[in-house]
Amino acid sequence: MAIDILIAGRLPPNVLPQLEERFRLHSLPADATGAGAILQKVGGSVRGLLTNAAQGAPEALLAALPNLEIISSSGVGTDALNVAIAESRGIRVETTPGVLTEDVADAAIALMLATSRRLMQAERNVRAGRWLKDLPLGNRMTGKRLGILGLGKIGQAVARRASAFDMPIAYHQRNRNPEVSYTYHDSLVSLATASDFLVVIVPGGSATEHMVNAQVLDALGPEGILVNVGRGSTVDQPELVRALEQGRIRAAGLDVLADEPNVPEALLALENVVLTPHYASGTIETRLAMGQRVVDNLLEYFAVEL
Ligand code: A2R
Repeated sequence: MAIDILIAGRLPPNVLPQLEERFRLHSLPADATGAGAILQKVGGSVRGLLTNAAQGAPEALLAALPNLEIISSSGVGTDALNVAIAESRGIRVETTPGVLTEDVADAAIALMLATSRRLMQAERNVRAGRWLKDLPLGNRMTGKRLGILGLGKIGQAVARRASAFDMPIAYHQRNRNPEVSYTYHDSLVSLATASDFLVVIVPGGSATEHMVNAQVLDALGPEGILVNVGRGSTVDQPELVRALEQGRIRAAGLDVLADEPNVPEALLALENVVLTPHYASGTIETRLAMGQRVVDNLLEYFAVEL
């Protein structure tokens, strides 16, 4: 019997042809009326949900899929997947860990360089025909102190790259990692105090919400640079805007925001901010690998029936 799979949101390009061969696919329209109609029609027969970390698995959607067995999500974050509800219903949740590690780490380094060396501001100058006019000097990155909030797979990949820039490396997370020699701080304020760059790469969700608050930003200080490639929810965004406006920190490189895709006007107005659209894993290589993992997770789960 055909296995019904619901596809919510955009997926990597290699996914569809592979799935069409084995499953009966249904797309969830973006508009509420269209979505309601599809769910009314096939909600009861859907056994697999294909989604991504941004689109997630909203509670109302899960409620409309009473026979759901597996959520296969593209991305690492589970903060939008309602894991507690899924677990209580015995729904398996699969993501794509590991495949995006190197690209996200590359993006963190790119944001560190872009902010400290004022690369985007310099580029805007050239395009506006202003060359060096009113362009302040940047700051060196090599040799500066790097603090990493979340020394997981991606955090360690950032640390490996930063070592090549002769940066002393320290980190904060809930547990000290006995396998690394980097300096551990048991408080984030202490880490921020000891850092010139603070890279944020912890999961989102309530446990990390607004961890980077005014106190942490002030500990980072007027020469400090914040880079966030984790989740926007981890940073208290209004406090960050104030700290940037008041020069309480030097700059910020942000791939993620609190309420994507909405960008506060105040951030857009600041020269000392580099913004990218949740794009840190956005390479062809990684997106294809994420797509393959999403497919494989479904194929493995339904293997005996296929
Ligand atoms: O706290 P620990 O010792 O479990 O370390 C984890 C750390 N972490 C936290 N640190 C401080 N406070 C928390 N409440 C907290 N929760 C987790 O984040 C661990 O070292 C790190 C996560 O590492 P991985 O699980 O290896 O994740 P990966 O692949 O590095 O990706 C991190 C995040 C994803 O969850 C997405 O939100 C984003 O990057 O793409």
